[in-house]
Amino acid sequence: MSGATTVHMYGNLKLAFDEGVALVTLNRPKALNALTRGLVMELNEVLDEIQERPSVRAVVLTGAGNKAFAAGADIGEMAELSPAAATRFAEYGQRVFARLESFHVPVIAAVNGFALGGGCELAMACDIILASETAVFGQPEVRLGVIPGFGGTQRLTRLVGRQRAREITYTGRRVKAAEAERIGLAARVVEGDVVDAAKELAGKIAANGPRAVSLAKRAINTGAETDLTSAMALEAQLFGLCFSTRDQKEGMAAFLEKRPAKFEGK
Ligand code: DAK
Repeated sequence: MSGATTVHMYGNLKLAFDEGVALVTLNRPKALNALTRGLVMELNEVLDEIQERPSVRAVVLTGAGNKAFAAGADIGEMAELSPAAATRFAEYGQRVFARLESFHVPVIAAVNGFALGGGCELAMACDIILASETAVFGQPEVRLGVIPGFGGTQRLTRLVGRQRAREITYTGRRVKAAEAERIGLAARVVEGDVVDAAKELAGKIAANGPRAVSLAKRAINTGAETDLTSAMALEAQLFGLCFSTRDQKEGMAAFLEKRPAKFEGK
């Protein structure tokens, strides 16, 4: 990516726009980007801000500093929660993570160090996880006497299967980058700067028909939660929907005219 970058600072997050890509950086490096309630609320606000910009075609999410994506929910803040407050916190976090998961454009997690507990859950709510060679994943909550509360028991199981999810969750052990790639927790381990790799990937996605990418995301995510027959019916519906878009007309015309497509996202 090149061109001007606009940066917006939040209390716990940084948001930058560069051409069709929004870069969201969790920005509490001294606390290894641990997730406070305030940070999660700001993440929700950042999604509002991104949604207001139709030019954004993909999002990259990463952590500030070179040690962590996010080392989990903030243990200091969480320690004093009552059962009712813990449930509310979990429900709120789950809503924001679900919003990220179904966001209208793909979200790439660039995991540049520890992604533990809520940090691992946040990465798993993204479309694609790229891991640096130093990335370390894990759901260590049982070591603190709690269970994953932001979808970890469910998303990890769907990504790596029940047996592996059980073993990782019951032991709370760490999963290094190479293993994460092998078991399907990360899409790929990246040599060098993982944020650069994520931006490059985001750029490739951004060059495609935005409506088609968005509908493909919906088909994959919704289909993964239903039986094959219903999922195939949904795919057929969404395939048909593509033919009501200008992007489909432009994409196919560009192919036939042997020129690059100019997609509008309409
Ligand atoms: N919370 C708060 N501060 C944290 C933190 C965290 N999760 N992780 C690290 N920090 C802070 C450390 O306290 C330290 O602060 P200072 O002492 O400098 O003030 C600073 O970050 C640097 O950390 P270390 O000094 O510990 O650094 P090391 O390199 O030695 O170790 C580490 C890095 C990542 C291995 C270690 O910090 C660590 O084990 N951190 C905790 C990892 C962890 O257990 N994460 C899971 C948290 S539990 C729920 C919703 C969500 C969840 C559960 C329930 N509901 C609402 C019900 C999710 C829970 C979790 O995520």
